[in-house]
Amino acid sequence: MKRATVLLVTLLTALLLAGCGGKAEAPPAEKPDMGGMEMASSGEKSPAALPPVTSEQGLFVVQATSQLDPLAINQLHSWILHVETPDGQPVEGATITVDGGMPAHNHGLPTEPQVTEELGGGDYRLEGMKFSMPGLWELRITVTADGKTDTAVLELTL
Ligand SMILES: [Cu+2]
Repeated sequence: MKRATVLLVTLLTALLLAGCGGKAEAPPAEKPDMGGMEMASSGEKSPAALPPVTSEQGLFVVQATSQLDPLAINQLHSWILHVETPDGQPVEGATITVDGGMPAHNHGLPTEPQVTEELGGGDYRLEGMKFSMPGLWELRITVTADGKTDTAVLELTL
């Protein structure tokens, strides 16, 4: 009986240790995500918050954040656009138009997105965004403020 008990305890201990080992190995599971982020520039899906882009003439810096996260095809959704000057001053009272498409396929956006609301602090709500297929998309965001117009070209991959 005693031997059997010792054996049982040994077995249980081994099981517990194995359990702990399993838990200890759980955190490295995040490694593939980090790898994915590193490969973001080589065709991986873009994050919902795109990196800031300076407009072609250097007048504005535009940062676009999808309210649909993660990005997905065939879903109507809105974005928040943040516009500031290169020295970090929010651009308010701007008129913004957006078009875009897939450069590799020579087609435009399936919808006509509109800026519907200025939220303050250089933020604007862009409604009616939709992507109809996976691949590389280009967004051309044209900003007019204080009589000056410039276009920022953003790229994203779905
Ligand atoms: Cu296409």
